Amino acid sequence: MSLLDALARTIGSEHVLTDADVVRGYETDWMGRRLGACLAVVRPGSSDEVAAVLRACADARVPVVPQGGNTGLVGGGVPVGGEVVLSTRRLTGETVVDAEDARVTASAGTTVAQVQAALTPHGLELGIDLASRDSATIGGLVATNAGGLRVPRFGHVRRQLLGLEAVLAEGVRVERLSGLRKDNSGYDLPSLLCGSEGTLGVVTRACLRVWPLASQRVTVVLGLDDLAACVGVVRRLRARLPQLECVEAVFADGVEQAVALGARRVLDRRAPVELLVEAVDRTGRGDTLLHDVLAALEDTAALATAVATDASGRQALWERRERQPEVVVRLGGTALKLDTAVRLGQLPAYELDVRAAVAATDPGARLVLYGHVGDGSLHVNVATDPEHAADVRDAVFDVVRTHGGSLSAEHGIGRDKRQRLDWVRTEGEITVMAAVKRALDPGGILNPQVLLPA
Ligand code: S2G
Ligand code: ZN
Repeated sequence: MSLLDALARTIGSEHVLTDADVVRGYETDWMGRRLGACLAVVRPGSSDEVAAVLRACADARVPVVPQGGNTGLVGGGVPVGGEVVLSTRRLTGETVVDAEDARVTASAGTTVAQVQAALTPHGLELGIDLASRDSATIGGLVATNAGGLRVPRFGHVRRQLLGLEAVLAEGVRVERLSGLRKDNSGYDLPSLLCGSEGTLGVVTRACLRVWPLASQRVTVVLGLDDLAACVGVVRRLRARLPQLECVEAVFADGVEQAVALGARRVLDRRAPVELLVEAVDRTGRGDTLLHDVLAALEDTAALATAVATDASGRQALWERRERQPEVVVRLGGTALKLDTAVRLGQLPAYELDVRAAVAATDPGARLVLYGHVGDGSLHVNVATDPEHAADVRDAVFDVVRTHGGSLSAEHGIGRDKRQRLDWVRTEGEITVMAAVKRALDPGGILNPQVLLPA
């Protein structure tokens, strides 16, 4: 019996997709890149079916590419040729909200927005929010250890993960969904699988911490002279404002590009950098939040400031930041999205080194810098051309390496950065990662060309 027949017998032929037009969407990533054709797309409806699919593929020695919402940006969720794409979108079992223990358990194929909708009636909220919330799935969030906009307060997904259920390469199921706050019984398998980018197992359910809904939000945009001034504000806010949740920077050229796309200006004068700060009260006693934010920002050398507490006012403050991901794509040519991080204090020197390295490598490149400076991370997006793209990427990664930074603040390594992993991880670390990979996926069928160097 062929693999496709075995898969059809396992999950139903209607969930084994081979039509070229149908599978093309699964083969094409968020950036519109298509790296190759898959053998088929399969859509199991339960963790038992996931296990059966993996056993069949392991027996047939056919690689598997697990895929959630397909919002990845590093080529980790799409095929390159001949794989079975295992879509988790049908894994949409019950979302269980446990208000007393402040946790939610959801199936892998449930989107971030759907989980949030289940939490809101309980007065609860996820500590993760990101632009792709309507498409990104819980399974993908865990598999990539996603970051997003609220990392300064709540951290990455891994810091909010209380447990998970996953199926490993040969159909072995791992389940730690007790959601216990304290459980020191052996290796922490959820933490190991979180961020493994589909190379160690397929996440089928996850249990995440949740937080009280915001009762008051205060958003401020500061016009500042440079990134050093932004770092000064971040330091001050970290020390004085425990309700701080978001700190995002957009540089002047990115502001102008966003305004050209329709975003509103909010400052009465242009500034080299706009720093957006958002503080959130979740106690219900937020009547002093505006005062606390303004007190924490007093005598900040801002060139201009805009403040909002109402939803529409805050939306206007966010618009220039929210449009940044599309700016580099609209500049045309080859769009590089390099998602980097360095220690907070190194950001100003890092920015100058990145600008110099890109200009030296491709004088015609357009650089769009923005992002989560509250976490020391900057999105280094570059519009370049095909012949310069690899050199520009390596020039930026070399600056990251020089600053002891990370090639992936939040998007993962995927295919795009696997051959540069040893620029930022030691030989010993990579040796141990490879040993774990061999132990959990001895047949090497799970995303074989992702994360680990060839
Ligand atoms: C952000 C979104 C992905 C992108 O805006 O924070 O992580 O397109 C990014 O860069
Ligand atoms: Zn980001």
